[in-house]
Amino acid sequence: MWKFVSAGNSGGHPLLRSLNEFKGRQTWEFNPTAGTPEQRAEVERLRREFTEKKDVHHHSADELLRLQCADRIRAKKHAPPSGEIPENLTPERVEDHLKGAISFYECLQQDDGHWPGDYGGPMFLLPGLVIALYTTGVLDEVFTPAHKQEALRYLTNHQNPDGGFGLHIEGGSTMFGTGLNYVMARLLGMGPDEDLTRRAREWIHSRGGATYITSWGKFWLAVLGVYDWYGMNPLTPEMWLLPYSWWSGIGMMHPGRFWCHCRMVYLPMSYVYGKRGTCKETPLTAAIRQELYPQPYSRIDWNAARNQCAKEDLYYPHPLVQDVLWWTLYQAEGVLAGSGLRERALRECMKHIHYEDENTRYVDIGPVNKVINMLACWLEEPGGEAFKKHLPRVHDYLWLAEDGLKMQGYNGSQLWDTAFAAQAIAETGLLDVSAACLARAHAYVEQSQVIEEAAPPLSAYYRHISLGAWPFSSRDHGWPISDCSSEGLKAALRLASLPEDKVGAPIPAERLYDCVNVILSYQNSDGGMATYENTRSFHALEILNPAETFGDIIVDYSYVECTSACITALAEFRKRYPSHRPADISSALRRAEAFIRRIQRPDGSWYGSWGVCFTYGCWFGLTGLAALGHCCQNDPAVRRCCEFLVARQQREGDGGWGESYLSCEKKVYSQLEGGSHVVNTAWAMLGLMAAGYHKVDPAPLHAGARFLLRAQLPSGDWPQQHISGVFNRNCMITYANYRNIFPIWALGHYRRLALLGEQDIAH
Ligand code: LAN
Repeated sequence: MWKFVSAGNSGGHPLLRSLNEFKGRQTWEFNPTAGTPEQRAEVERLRREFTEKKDVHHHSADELLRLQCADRIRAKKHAPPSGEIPENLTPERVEDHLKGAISFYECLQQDDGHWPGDYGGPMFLLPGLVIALYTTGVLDEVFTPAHKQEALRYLTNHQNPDGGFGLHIEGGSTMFGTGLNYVMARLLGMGPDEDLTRRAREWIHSRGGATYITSWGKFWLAVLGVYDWYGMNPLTPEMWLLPYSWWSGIGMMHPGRFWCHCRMVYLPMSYVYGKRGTCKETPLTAAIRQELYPQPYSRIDWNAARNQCAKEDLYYPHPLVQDVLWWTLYQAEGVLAGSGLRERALRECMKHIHYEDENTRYVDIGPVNKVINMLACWLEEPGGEAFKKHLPRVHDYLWLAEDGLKMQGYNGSQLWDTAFAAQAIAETGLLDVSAACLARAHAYVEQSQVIEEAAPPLSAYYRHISLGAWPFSSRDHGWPISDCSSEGLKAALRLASLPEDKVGAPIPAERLYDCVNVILSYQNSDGGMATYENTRSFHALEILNPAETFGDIIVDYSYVECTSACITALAEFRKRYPSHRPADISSALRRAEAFIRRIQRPDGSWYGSWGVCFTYGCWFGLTGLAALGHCCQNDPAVRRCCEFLVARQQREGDGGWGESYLSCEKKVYSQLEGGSHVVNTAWAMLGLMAAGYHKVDPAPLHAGARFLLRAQLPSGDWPQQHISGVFNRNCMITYANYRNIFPIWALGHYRRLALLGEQDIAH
């Protein structure tokens, strides 16, 4: 049976290194002898149930994780009240539901204080890993037969009825998803004429064949040797040798100015491209090569293939300048390939790759660069230590659920979830049922703060400062993020306001000062905050985005979420430490507020870039302004946003809010079909309450709260509904903990503000 392992887990691997004894590390291990017959039968039942509903409900619900906590869940002290939800809610009734919710959620918390959870969703990640493992000859070492079986289960569960695969679990079929997952099925041992592969191949052929895959797909196919490198637009590694400084003009295009996720993906990609790192041909790759295209492989026009892309994949079509640029670089390859300059460029790339690996303890910033860095290390030195150090960290990215084995979008969302959960649970004020849980969360927040910089010199590696920041996942990952730092700081401040004997000692002030320093450093000239770094280039550079499926990947822009999180954190901090950098903080707050106001849309809403979608953006927009004293009674901008939200509530229906992921792609509010969503409802309620709307008209909040209570399961959990996270406009990502965190937060806030009439701590 599979077992989830966390906290202090090095797997006994001698090359694995950690800064804090692997706090937050989450991996799944397979042990054929573990588990009772009843437990195994239960696992099979959960898998069957998922598969039966797979075409209606694409999202798994972390049932296997819950199963592992079954003993604790059975022993928990509180359950929510059963029976009809009354028309008029009382504080006592909501309190009973909250106690049930917290008692349940506490059962999922790990000893190190974090909440684990599925961070899957994208469908293009696992195939890249499998191709890299196959190419480097370690597929069978890293993937046991049990891994392969579960990866194939995942594929079977997420194949669309038309035979194709989406970019993410809820999306329609794309060539990127279908081409890569087809290849993965074959590498994992599926024959070409099984139901899954036959239908997927038909889908591929019906769209003209795999030459129509996106550029990232072309890259992976070329690595495997089933697509010609001549069919790729160049990933010229020499771009790393460009001058960085802006006055050179060309310096504005230096990759060091790109959004770190983009730069860190194209870095190893250009190394592998420059080396034309390709898998040694095997009978299997020779067969796949013939299967992917309707025409014979030898007759493919590779020059034409460079710019082919299936219409299903095209979110950001190439503008003409790109065609000209890639054509020029394509010609230049004749001179550059094999030149001394290429050698230098490749050495430069490797220098940055090793730096990234070492400074993230081989976790790396994300799932894509993790795998390509690993491949690059192998290409540089096949038996080398760097490659060996990469292997155990592969497991940090794998997650198992009832739908199978998947690769996650990060090594988890541990700090992010824990910081939110701590704030949510603290907000309920129910310390008698939550003290131990908050104390553990406090320890995780304390343990995950970045307390030293990445290796010097930061500027030579284009790194922003990190000292005092919080990462999104774990200390070992360690990349600093503006809003994760802010949520970490807010959690720390909130916990510090509770009795030390109950929730543990506060984080020392000096460490909070360091965090404030990082937050202040994130402010851009437009007043807003971006994600990991400052905005280093112009929006116009987006014209160079070669990734057809993703929008806005070249530049790290200011976002409402990041800016608002920084505002609320600084505002809270200022209340507790009024004499620390008061002038810097006031001026930062003023400029950040102006930014948020400027990007509010004419209809009053904010577009959310990292969650689905307008309800998420509005929650941030409203809490940001509320922290500075603006509410719907005194501010027309706040009022407009409240009206936007209230107009989208399903008042005639179930009383909640439900937003479809299509909002993200289309940038227009799209109602979810089939009922409201607990997470959207909670965000909308939190936004409205921050704005003081319950004092103007509490009815929408009563209706929203009743929806949340009705949706709660007898265990105290909430059901997993549609996917809640997004990146780059078009790709969705799972936040498995949101279904617990946000209903608790919204109901806790609702009980205090709307039912007990307490004042919001923000005012
Ligand atoms: C994340 C996850 C966290 C997220 C928040 C902190 C929630 C957000 O407020 C800021 C942006 C950030 C840090 C974020 C950015 C994009 C990420 C890293 C991801 C959604 C997780 C996976 C995604 C990454 C880009 C996936 C790999 C794909 C590429 C296109 C490189």
